[in-house]
Amino acid sequence: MKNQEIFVTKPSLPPLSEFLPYLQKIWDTRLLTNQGPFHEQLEKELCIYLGVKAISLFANGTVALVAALQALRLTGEVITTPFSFVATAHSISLSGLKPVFVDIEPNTLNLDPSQVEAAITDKTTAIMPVHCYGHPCDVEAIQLIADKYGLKVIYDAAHAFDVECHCGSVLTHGDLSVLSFHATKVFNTFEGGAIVCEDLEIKKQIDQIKNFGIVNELEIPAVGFNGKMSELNAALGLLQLKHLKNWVEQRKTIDQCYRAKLAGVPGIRVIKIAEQKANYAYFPILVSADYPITRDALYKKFKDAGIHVRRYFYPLISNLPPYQKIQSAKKLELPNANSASEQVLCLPIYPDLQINEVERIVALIRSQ
Ligand code: T4K
Repeated sequence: MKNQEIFVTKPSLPPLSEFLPYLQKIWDTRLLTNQGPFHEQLEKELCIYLGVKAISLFANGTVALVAALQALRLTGEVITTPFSFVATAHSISLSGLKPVFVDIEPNTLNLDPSQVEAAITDKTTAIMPVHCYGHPCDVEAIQLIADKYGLKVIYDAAHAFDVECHCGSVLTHGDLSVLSFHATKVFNTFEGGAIVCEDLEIKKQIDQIKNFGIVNELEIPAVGFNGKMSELNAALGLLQLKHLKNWVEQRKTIDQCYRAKLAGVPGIRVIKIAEQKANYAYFPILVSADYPITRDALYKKFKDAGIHVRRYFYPLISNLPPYQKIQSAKKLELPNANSASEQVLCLPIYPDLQINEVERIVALIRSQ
């Protein structure tokens, strides 16, 4: 029998029959968008699920990042990591701000706090770190620097749904945290995103920004845009929440299986899970020079075998045309990020992935 193709992820969906009552309600009420009942219910349920004070839902994570930058009224330069999905730097550029890249820490692949201070200028107003692959940043070290220089901190927490660090939800750190609910994420609403905040006054402003700046029929005091989540997406989220704990457990089993079976393979490094509560969103490995073939040769072998692993994050953001001319984008300044980008492969991980498929993936790695 021919082997099935395997993708880096496959979104989990509850049985369609469970979604029909939600659809029926939308059809009955004709409430399709603009902070409808499912939208309001999902905001409340997510606050409880994630243990956070306030959440504002968005149409996707990228517009949520842009709204977060706008809500904090930032100007000038924002320090960030080049080792991320392009949306991180794009959100800064789209907001008329300048991204300043700082290298990552080689063990966690997150922004290296010890290098942040050297990048601060009189134009710096914020830091935007990323909890890469859902592994928490060194939130305390980052906050110390932010406090010392009076900077805001917006976490790109697109990968960090329901991740906890030493003191509870990682999403409560910094001024704001931004989630993505894209189809490829642990919790998805097909497309979607959110800003998490601890300050109800800021939530009010964020809610206005995502609704054209509207306060009421007569008052539109500030510029805003359309970043709203529809009722259909919110209903999908409510249904997903009912199944999520099981799905994360299934991801955990796959993560543990990979870790056990890849132990001791020369030239393959698995990123440690440091957090108290992980979400097993990604399974990155680093293919070093000690491995018999290059990362890209291994990538091709996977492709030829119908296994679609991904090089998240290659090319590195700082090497892309919109950013490569920025002073801080120089390769020499970012050795760890450039090296990780040349070595990383994200292996398939999703609840439906079968253990025999994990074995097939590991066997291919071990057989080179
Ligand atoms: N910040 C960070 C750190 C992020 O990683 C992201 C998004 C953002 C911000 C922005 O959040 P959003 O605005 O997207 O909410 C994907 C996603 O499009 C993107 O959301 C994600 N990060 C990024 C890491 O990955 P692609 O181009 O790799 O996706 P794609 O279409 O190749 O999908 C990967 C695999 O998933 C496919 O091979 C098959 C499978 N798949 C995908 C989709 C969309 C399905 O089975 N069904 C599907 O519907 O970017």
